[in-house]
Amino acid sequence: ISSCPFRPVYWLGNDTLRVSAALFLENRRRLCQGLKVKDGLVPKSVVLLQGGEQSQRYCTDTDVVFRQESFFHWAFGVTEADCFGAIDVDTGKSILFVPKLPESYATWMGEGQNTDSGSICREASFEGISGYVYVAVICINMIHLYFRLVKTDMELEVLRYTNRISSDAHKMVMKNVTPGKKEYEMESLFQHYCYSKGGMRHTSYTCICGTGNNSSVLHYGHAGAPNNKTIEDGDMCLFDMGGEYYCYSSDITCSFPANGKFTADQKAIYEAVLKSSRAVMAALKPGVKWTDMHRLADRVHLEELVKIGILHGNVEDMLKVHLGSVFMPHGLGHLLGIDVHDVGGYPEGVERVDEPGLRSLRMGRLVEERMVLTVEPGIYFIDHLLDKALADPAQSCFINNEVLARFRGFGGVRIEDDIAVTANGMELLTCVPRTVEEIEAFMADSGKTFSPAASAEKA
Ligand SMILES: [Mn+2]
Repeated sequence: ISSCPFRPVYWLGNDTLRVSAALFLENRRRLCQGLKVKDGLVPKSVVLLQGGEQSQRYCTDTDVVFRQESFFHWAFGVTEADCFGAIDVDTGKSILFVPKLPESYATWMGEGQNTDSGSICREASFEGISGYVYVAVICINMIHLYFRLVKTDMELEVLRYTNRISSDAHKMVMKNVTPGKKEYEMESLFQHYCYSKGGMRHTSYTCICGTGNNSSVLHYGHAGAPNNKTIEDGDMCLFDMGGEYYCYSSDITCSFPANGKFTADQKAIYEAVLKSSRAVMAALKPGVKWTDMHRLADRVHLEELVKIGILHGNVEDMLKVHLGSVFMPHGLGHLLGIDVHDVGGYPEGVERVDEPGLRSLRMGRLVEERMVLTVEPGIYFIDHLLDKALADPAQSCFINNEVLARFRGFGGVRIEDDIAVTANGMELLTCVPRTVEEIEAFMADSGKTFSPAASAEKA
């Protein structure tokens, strides 16, 4: 593969992105370079990786739509199931083994735990593999903890593409939302746009199409709540959807009123979240702590909730009792790449901060150039969290319950963008209407297109 003269590309025709196989050659080259300087590497080492296996629906012979295993994809970019790949560390030469494999080949579960999901990834195995196990373990760790964390130029190009198509799909959905339609119609429209225009067979995760009070259910859309409510006049919509191209993800949330016009309360909450989002983006650069970015978003939310009248008192004192996590119980954002919650957020020695909100953060390390992250602050009115806060004198003393009562059933607002960290700041990859004025103008005029010029660049 490494010496192939034909410059193969992955391409689905029409206007879809051409991704050169050189992207994966570069990834394997980086891996070999990293392994060569590693202490204890035995000469003539070979890295052997096992690709994803085709599975069936329960006991039937119906195939589940295949999606490649992420480490294997990172190294080989192969879309077919049941492959093995080998890389000679000294020469960088790669060999791909395609099915059918002899039955004597067996697999076993090895090290290389996903620091985000806690799940174990698989290492390849065959008779006589014992001498190769050491290199396999350090190899998985290196891909895991470093190489998938920082993106190459070629990877960034694919992530820009997934964001462009998914942003356009969100805009198409916004144009089509009207009270009376079902939430799942919006999910279906998004998927249709991503696949038909962008060649994206998969979404990066289950679509979340929450309207009304459902917009405060953080992972709405699962099998128990499958986006099946009728959208009503006056609802806020919170649509969290991202398409995936050639295994590279996107993760975007748009929040807007179903009828296209914000009420005063909806505008106030929306603009509070937009303010924290843009404050984080203005502060983001290599070297900052992701936990500090989360705290910054909490602080802006609390300041704005005081202005709205839901809270009263000193914001510093509110931070001490973690009042921010009552309104934003999830983390500010996470790494993004081949997986939507990409690997490498907690290397050895970096511990989760055990505080409300912060303990949900999927990344604890310092921000580095070429990381791709989501910035996704939100304010939600979740009854059981509000009731718990009201029952706690340390928190209830800051809450104006009369004003808060008006927001019960409001749901929530989340604004989620994908960004790439640059040498001295960040690049915004997502391009959708974001200010109240942009959203209202965009939804009011069915013929109007949204120009990215005003919002894509960091101020
Ligand atoms: Mn996300």
